[in-house]
Amino acid sequence: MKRTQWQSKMDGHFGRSEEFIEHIRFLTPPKAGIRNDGYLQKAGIRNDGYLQKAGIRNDGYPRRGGFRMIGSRAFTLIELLVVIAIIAMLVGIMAVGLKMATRQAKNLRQKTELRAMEIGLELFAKDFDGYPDSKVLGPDKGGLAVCGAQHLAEALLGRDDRGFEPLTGWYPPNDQLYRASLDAATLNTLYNASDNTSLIRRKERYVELKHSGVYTIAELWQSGVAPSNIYTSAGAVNRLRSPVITDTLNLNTITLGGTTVKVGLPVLYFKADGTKRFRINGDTPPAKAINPAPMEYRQWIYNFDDNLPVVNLPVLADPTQPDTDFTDSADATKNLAQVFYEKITQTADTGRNYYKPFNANKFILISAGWDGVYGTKDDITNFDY
Ligand SMILES: [Ca+2]
Repeated sequence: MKRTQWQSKMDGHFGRSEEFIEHIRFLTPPKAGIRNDGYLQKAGIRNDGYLQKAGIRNDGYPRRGGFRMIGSRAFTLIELLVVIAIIAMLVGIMAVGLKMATRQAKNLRQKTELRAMEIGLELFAKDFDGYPDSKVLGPDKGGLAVCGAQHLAEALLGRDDRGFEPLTGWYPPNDQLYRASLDAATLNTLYNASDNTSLIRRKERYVELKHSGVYTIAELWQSGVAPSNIYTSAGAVNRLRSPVITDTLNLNTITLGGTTVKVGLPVLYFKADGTKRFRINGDTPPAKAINPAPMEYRQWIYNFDDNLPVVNLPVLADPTQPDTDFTDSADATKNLAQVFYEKITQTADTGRNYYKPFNANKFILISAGWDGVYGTKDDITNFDY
């Protein structure tokens, strides 16, 4: 082979050029991984020259089972915990908001139901020249009390919850079915479901309640509680119903005919007596009455006694619990009547010593609210909106 002049020169430095080339090949032997352009392709180097990590495809997206790396590092445990804590907090805030919204919606439903009762009472007043009475009937004549809450249901719905009802002012001891020995001729024709003649006075309800329950006292307070002076429609007199309208919160559970039913507490009804005084104790000078006695408050527009038989009933949810209706947890010296009159009095008028109750020429309705206790802040009423 003819050697070139250049090869001849190189021979002078490294020996024969063929030997030099062999020497270079020895130092960098050809491997799999030599790219077409002659550059070295090393494991972990992508074709575009960036680092190829385990789990990362050449296009940068994560392989199945792997994670795409953001920047050059992953989240730390602390960062993940912070994110989880923030999410948990947001969920908590949303849950509280939802609970409040649910509660407000249920309060509104109860108020709507009270409004329906108000309209029903106005219709009743038109037909009977006045609102139904709310005063307790019974004990003073030797019978069991029928009180304001029962008068309300009787007037608006009838004793059968179908509207059929004779004149309001029903008085159990004078009912022939309650005391069969009484001379029928001397009595009003009172309600008897089997006697159509007793249905002549009214043939439908004054109100169509959508959410309120209608039960007798015996149906509500059935767990071994025997009220001493309220007409319960239990036992021998169970044909003569004297129901009450309950609130729509339905926070209590009873068993009726083997079925578990959620029920509310009776809605209290007080009729204003326009012939009587505001809540004052003496006219000159007018003074706030402290712990009024019955003989005192019976002279006022609203009579606390009107629903006392219901107020005195044990706690429906748990009869072993102390009954705290119309008690002031912050001031144990106040009697029940005092708390009641403070609740129904327009406090804006106290500066004028003018203790005028709400709805002084109509009536008031009180439902016990979320705590199941009458006379507390959460009560839902037809006044003090
Ligand atoms: Ca309450």
